[in-house]
Amino acid sequence: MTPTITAFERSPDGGRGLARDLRVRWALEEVGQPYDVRLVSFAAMKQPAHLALHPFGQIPTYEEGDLALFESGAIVLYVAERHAGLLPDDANARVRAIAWMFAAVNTVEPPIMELVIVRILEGDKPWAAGRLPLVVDRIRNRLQQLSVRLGDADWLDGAFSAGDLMMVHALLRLRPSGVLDEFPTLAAYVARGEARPAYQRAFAAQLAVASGAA
Ligand SMILES: N[C@@H](CCC(=O)N[C@@H](CS)C(=O)NCC(=O)O)C(=O)O
Repeated sequence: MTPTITAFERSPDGGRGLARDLRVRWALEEVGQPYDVRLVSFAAMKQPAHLALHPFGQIPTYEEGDLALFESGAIVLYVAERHAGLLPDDANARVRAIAWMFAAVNTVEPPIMELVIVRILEGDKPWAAGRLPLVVDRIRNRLQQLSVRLGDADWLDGAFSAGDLMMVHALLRLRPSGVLDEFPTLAAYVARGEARPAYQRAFAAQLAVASGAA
């Protein structure tokens, strides 16, 4: 059965691939699972029909038969568990890859999202200028730790996994700030992720929506 995911009808990032449907598209492309996309407006995301799928009125969602899922990490994990290619066979290595998925959304992504909040949503507030360097320092701290762990490896724990997929996408949001480039090993790690054919296909698909070609 072909799953259906939701994505922004008009992504605020204009097609830079930062919206979280990109992770789901990427995972589906990595495992070779075709999918349909239902585009939703901001208004529709807050309506009962979408809230029944996603209690917080956001994208992405994933529907397959009578299964409806929300949370990009949960969706990617579901895809990774159902198909070969995104999680190792070895039980310990598998749970370590899952731990990296949690690290991406729970440890690395939160300070990155704080930067978005302080720059964009709170940019005009009196505390924004004072808070900005604190937030950037927290990000630098995390990236330093992550880059030490990555070392000169290509991926976080052996072969490319769903953990890398989630981590690369979380880090991508940092690129415009210049902070990612302060950590050349992480910048190269993200570039390796973006170079994967599955990423390229996922990126092109969401860009086609933004540019009106889809
Ligand atoms: N933790 C959620 C976050 C979902 C999320 O923040 N989605 C954004 C797009 S990337 C969204 O729908 N924003 C619109 C809104 O919150 O109204 C996930 O990983 O799926």
